[in-house]
Amino acid sequence: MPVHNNDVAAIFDEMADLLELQQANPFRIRAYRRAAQTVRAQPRQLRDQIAAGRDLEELPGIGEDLAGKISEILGTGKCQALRKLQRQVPAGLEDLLHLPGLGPARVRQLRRELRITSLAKLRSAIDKGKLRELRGFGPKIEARLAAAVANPVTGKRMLRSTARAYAEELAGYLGKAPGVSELAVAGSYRRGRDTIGDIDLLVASSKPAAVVKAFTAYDEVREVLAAGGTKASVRLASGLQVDLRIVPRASFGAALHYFTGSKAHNIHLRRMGQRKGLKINEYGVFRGDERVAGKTEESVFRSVGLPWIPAELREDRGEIEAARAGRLPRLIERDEIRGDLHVHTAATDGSASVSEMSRAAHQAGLEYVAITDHSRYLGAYRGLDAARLAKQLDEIDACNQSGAGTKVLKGIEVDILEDGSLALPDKTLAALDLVVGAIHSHFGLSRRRQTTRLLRAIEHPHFTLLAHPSARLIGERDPLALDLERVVKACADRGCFLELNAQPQRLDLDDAACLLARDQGVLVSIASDAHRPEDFGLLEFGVTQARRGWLEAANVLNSLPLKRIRPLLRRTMT
Ligand code: DGT
Ligand code: CA
Ligand code: CA
Repeated sequence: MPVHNNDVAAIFDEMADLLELQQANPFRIRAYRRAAQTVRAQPRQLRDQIAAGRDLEELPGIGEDLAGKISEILGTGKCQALRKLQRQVPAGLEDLLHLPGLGPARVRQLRRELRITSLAKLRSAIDKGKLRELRGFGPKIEARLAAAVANPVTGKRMLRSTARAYAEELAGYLGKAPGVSELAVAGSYRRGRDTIGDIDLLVASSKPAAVVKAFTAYDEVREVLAAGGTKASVRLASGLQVDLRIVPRASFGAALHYFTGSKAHNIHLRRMGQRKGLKINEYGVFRGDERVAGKTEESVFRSVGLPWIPAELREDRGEIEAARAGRLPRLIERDEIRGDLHVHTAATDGSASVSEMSRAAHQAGLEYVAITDHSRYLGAYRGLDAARLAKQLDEIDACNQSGAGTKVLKGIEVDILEDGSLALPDKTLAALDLVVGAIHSHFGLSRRRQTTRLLRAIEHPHFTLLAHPSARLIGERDPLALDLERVVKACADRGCFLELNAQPQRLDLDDAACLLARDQGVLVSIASDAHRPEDFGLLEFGVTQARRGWLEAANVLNSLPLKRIRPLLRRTMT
């Protein structure tokens, strides 16, 4: 991989940050910052310049020492001096530096005033509401940090939920740029993928040059990667790359379709067009030189005889054939979700009481929630034993009798043990409205043993619903090795259900697994796994994932009203 000027500049910036954290000599800090700017501002790649005989020391602010470091980075991709600095600074502090809105000064302040030296400590300070008490840390910064800490960047791809905050803020800003009549976020973001490589912004404007100027001047831009007359790419302080395209109004629909992708979907549609003698590209649909469609996406699809296809389906996984046959699914929508079957309280690792969660669910427009705190197991959480669960059931009765908030069902998130048995006695489980089983241990079993373990759990007479079936944590933990098809079939046979956990780092079932559930007629519970009152907002991410998996309301367990869902939940309990 050739080393780019941006990589060199990023290393110098990082060194400047680390030096500043150590309160090193200000001249030294400034020298690295200046070098980063100089390198970034170069119109040509330094490695090409060197190859053409350029002496690096001719560059402003670059002396012998920095020139040597640049050569080292270009040659090896690394810098020993950076490694040395990294060893001097605790790793946790360096993680903090990479969060949006946190520079060396703020990181120092956090350490000094709240003794925060890691992401975990920052998260706990945010949860306790301590951050907003600091001078210079308003609620806006706090909210942004809370999102970033909850949804860390995963490898090179970013969780869609994390990207959303950045994308929406930027879109709001750019919408006010000169001559903008339309604006949309396209790409994998619009298709609702769980992670995104970059953000693709599309704008219709009569003044493209002015829009590019406004875009590159956005105050979160850390680097301008490219800027031309009708397009530009930048990297934001968060590390997120944003590609911008500006098109005339008459091309907006065609461009939106093109940049929404996926590439495979685009190619398929373009081939259909070719068979009709049409040329489809980002500027429109053309017969010869004549533009026959392109102002709206509908017009593009219509030109090849298709109805509009929802963006979440555009992966060339049969959506074009389904559209042609008039068999597109009517995808589930957030307002069709009537309840939530996976919710925690402060009795285990949540933050609020039963009645607080019930009231929050009411505000989120839900008709019912199931409280499903953790069972006691391994001591990993303050899990419920039979006695504490009995106490919680009284609390739920009292909450339901008070009539305030949403109707509360009695559940448990019970651990599925290594051998497939459940962590609480049958008698205890029998008293509940539903039993949500989950794997929280022994992730590394072989495919055969993991499958057997789950099949045994599903056989249990009180088992209702399998939570986050693959147990993956995006960017952190791989999905279990599993014969998912057999697990889904077992659920179908036993009248059990599968969860689509809406936590942004889980989104588990994934889209392909949703399709499997649908094909086997297993209803899916889209669940927030809420740990705090505001977490019901996460349901939206679950709905997006379900749409990518072609699910309609008829495939979704918690689109049913309470009256109809109760008997289904108890079906396996006899
Ligand atoms: P990402 O960013 O990796 O999460 O995925 P996308 O799908 O957003 O991909 P990206 O950002 O590279 O490009 C945005 C869209 O532009 C892509 O979904 C389809 C369209 N596109 C990009 N390259 C091509 C191409 O070579 N041919 C066609 N037909 N479309 C393309
Ligand atoms: Ca993209
Ligand atoms: Ca892109």
